[in-house]
Amino acid sequence: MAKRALITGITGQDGSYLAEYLLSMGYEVHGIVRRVALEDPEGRFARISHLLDRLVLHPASLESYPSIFQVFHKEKFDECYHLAAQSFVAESFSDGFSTMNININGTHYVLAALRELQPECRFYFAGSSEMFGKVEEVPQRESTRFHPRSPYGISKVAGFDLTRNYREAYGIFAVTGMLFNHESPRRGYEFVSRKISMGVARIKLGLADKLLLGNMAAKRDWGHASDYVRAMYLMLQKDSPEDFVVATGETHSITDFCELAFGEVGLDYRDYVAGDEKFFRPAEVDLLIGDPSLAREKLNWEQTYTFPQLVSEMVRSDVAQMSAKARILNQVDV
Ligand code: NDP
Ligand code: GDR
Repeated sequence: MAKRALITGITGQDGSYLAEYLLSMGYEVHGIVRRVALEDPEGRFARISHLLDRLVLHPASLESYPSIFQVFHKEKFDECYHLAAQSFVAESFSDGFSTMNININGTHYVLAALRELQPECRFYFAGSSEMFGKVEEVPQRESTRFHPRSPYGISKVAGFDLTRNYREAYGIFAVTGMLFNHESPRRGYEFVSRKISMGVARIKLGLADKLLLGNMAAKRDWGHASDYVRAMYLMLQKDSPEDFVVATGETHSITDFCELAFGEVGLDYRDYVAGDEKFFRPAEVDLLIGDPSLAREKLNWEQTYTFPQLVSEMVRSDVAQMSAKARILNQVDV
């Protein structure tokens, strides 16, 4: 019998790559999608549109315990990957309350329903390098103390604690992946990597003449999302539950990202990038660099993308996407 997995956050970047990966491994893949006021399937399901006929989608929201309970009541799962969250750090400063509500209570709802109805289902929680925040050790590893710097980071520490507590108190196979930044052509447009790759494409095609950014000195450990979802899967295949850092072990500044991204289309970022105060955060995470030794040793996990390959793929994809749009607009004009 095929294994059955439930993915919360299946419409997001990671959810889409994980769904693809699990389908390729022969899984029956289910996902949770929330009801929105105005349906726009083409926009909302853009990342999973090529998979829709192979997925089972359930309406549910992290804001409603009964809706989550219903999903676990209706179907039995072998594995649950809890990826859904308000995932944009900057937004968590604007509205910390809804970030906390979705990320902490939402995680608690999923764990509580799982414990009540399917305690044998394995559970993955999408933890984050933002839990390390104002880092207390370089590089950051599984034993590094947390020092979150945003409501988002705090919510992820709470999710980590909830997950560990359900493991220790109720014997559930529940683990947290402490994943460092991972990007792809499917990244949301608000995150800096996609903002830069899309900005480069627009500038190259003559649709914009500058790109406004915030703190360019911040450093991140950036990998590719398709590599990172494999680590999630591997964590749930182990004999016993354990938390892991997943990272590349390299760090680069936002300036480095810009230099490579503009260079990909033969431009110099210094001619186009300008600063804008509004993109600075009240408290910044200055430096992130993870130590993936444990994941390499115990999960046999390796990344396949280098940093330049990641940047290049994102820029080429956005240039192609924007060129196609521009061609359609030109045809309409004619
Ligand atoms: P995205 O922002 O791309 O996706 C978030 C997903 O959560 C979307 O499917 C969204 O659905 C869903 N969601 C948000 N709110 C709700 C809600 N109230 N009810 C149901 N679903 C909801 O995130 P990523 O794919 O990048 O990240 C996946 C997870 O990993 C997140 O938890 C994130 O915090 C964490 N993470 C991500 C990292 C990264 O670098 N990408 C690094 C470390 C951790 P909708 O389409 O309806 O908005
Ligand atoms: P991050 O990602 O906060 O690390 O969280 P983001 O891409 O938003 O920011 C990375 C760094 O870039 C700086 N920055 C800007 N950021 C944005 N978004 N827009 C700008 O214009 C800009 N200019 C500079 C930021 O200040 C920051 O230092 C991501 C999310 O996916 C989280 O969900 C996840 O947990 C962490 O990665 C690991």
